[in-house]
Amino acid sequence: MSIAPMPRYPTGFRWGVSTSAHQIEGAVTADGRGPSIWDTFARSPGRISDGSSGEVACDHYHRHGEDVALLAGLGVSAYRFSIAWPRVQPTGAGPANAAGLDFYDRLVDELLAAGVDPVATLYHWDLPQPREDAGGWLHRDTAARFAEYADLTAARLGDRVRLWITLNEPFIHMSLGYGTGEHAPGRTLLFDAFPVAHHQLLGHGLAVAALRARTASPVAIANNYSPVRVLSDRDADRAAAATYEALHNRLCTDPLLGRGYPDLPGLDPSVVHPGDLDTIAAPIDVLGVNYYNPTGVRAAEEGSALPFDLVPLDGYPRTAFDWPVAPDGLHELLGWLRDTYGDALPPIEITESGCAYDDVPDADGQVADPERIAYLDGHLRAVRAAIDDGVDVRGYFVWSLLDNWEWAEGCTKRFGLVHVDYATQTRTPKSSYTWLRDVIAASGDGSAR
Ligand code: GBH
Repeated sequence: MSIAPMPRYPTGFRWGVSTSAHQIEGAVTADGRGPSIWDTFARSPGRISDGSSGEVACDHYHRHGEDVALLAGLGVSAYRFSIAWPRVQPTGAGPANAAGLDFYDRLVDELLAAGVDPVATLYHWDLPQPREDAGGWLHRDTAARFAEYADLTAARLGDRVRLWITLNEPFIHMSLGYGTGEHAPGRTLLFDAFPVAHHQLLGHGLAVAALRARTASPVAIANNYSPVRVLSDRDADRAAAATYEALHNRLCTDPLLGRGYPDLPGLDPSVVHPGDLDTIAAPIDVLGVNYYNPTGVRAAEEGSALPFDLVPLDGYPRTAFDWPVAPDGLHELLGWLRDTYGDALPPIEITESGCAYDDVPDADGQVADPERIAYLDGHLRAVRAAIDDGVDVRGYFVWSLLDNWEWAEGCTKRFGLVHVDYATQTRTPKSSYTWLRDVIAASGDGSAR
């Protein structure tokens, strides 16, 4: 396919790929790991579309050497992975399980030896099951437990992890895990799930303090954002879009950047104790932005459980997940963040951006994924356009290095630059891997600034 040469990126622009522990590691009982809410959820019939679980996933726990070699071959400057809380603290409390931390210790050393910066996320949705049994994120105490886990982890890895990310997508974890029940732990509290957002953010703030005491590396959080498109000028539609924007884009950002919570239905102020907002607003060094697609919103139908309806956006190609491919949405989003938060906005790194397609090896074992190349091309250009507008974007991490266990969609959605045959665990770099390798190699000579 013919694609124009990529634009240049600023000196030091961080090229990376992302994964998360439960989506790739497998080995769920190895070396004293305890159960997480996703082990429990996947065992409950009907929760995962293909009936699979994360029990083996990409077997990364045993194949990390091969995966680090794939990272080195790609030429990325950074790798974002997550640490499984149930490996470090099998019950979600108490002393560290040294054998669990050993795994990440080795991984970090292998990354550094390969010239790849380790970027560690402390929590990518895999809560230790005993913590859930004690109330999970609905319970305020989970915030303090999370900070203890952060402290134990940073005590071991704080000297080598180059960027810490406390939480992945606290809004998505709240809404799908505790609001609609599509994700673990499968609660259906709708707006009554608000304490889950607050306690995660409180845990984030306490963890920032714990990390600062153990490491000089920068600290971030990764949020999911979706620019909101309202499809008419009707007041009711505009009001619905404003509510959706406050919920999806501002609930877990306004308080981080010192503005307190947006005005939303169902937020119970008694959950927020004196001093919490100061804890949550502890300065962060980087805002991680996970972007997949924009969202169309209109006023809710009569009798709807939510104060808005989501509507498909016309005019875009779609991924295998049926999500619209909209690089213009990333450009729009980065401008929205700058316009909305102004000087309070820290430097941004795109901590996830990617797409699922039904990639299959051909007769020669090659995997051609021209749609993913077009997707990445478009989204990288959108980042460059936002940088030209003056938005401080420091890096771009592709979701994901490998095809992996896509939560409620099991093994059916392939997001990888590298194809994984789950029956044999054979890894095959797709054509997008080669394309990105060449883009990275040709970029970043500093001529952009
Ligand atoms: C991320 O979440 C996760 O961090 C990661 O673990 C996961 O594998 C990856 O994305 C891919 O799913 O257009 O109305 O259908 C992303 C959260 C929520 C983003 C649903 C896209 C689509 C809504 N996603 N959203 S819609």
